[in-house]
Amino acid sequence: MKQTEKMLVIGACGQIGRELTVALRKQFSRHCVIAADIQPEDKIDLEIYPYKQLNVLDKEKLEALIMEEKITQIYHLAAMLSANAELNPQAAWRLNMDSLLSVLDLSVKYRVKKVFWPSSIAVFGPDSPKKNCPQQGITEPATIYGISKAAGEYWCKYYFEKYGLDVRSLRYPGLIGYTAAPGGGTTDYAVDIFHHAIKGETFTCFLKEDTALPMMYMHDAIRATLELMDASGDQLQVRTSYNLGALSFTPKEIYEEIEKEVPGFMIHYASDFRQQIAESWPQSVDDSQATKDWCWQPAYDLKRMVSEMLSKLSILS
Ligand code: VAH
Repeated sequence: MKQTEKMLVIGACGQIGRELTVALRKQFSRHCVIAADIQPEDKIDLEIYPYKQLNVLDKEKLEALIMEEKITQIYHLAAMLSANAELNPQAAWRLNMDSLLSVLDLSVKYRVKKVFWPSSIAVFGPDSPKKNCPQQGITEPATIYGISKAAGEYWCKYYFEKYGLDVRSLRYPGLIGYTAAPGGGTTDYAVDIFHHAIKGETFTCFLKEDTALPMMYMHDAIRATLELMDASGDQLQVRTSYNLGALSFTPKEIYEEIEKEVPGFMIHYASDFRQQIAESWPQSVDDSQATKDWCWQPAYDLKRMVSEMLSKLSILS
């Protein structure tokens, strides 16, 4: 009898994890998708159930969960993002790397069919092409977060080649969604700005007004993830991580788009250490390999994203 799919989403309370859990439960069914995160059960909302509290660095507990629930797919989203990682480099390396190695190792041991792990455009560095950075662009990251993602990509490729583990990955740009608060990323100004606009507060931006970065609406990122995971394995030429693109904009450009719908909204610029992180990244990426291998196409432009973010946050506030 065909075993039903049983998915484990690690980091399910995070910016990507929350929306990916909901999307997977729509595609499969609620009881097939177990949400796991370090948050205690009494701190999470009902939408996330069925839920297991899990510290992904507790390999024994992770192993017991994979074994007992007969997990067939793992989406490993737990990580420390770029800005927080610069402030806690050792803890970031441990969380981002040790957790991935545990997931890869246990996925081989328990014959997990597919694994998803998020990389980031942060794998690129100051010497990478700034515009339309290619799939094979130089990956010499200047941040701990970027170093952990670049190293993780090679571990994923190693486990695919040596053990045949079907692990797949996307180099997400900055992601903008309305269900989770900003989580310590350099691109998270582009999430926080909406919360200030909705509340009628002046927004202080920690990047300079002309700092262009690759960005994407969360709905596009979730769809890309599901489409990559649904693709036939033999279509995939990339087993490190696929460049994934949609938008590229500056703080000034997103502010001006928001101000069209929120007249009088004000912004103030006060760059900090995150400016240097942002300047080490490309301004846009070439994702033609993703389009070629699994027909990737974004659906949201800046105008459509701003309009949807403002309407969703207005309803939630
Ligand atoms: C960060 N949101 O800012 C993440 C992202 C491209 C950056 O990976 O750290």
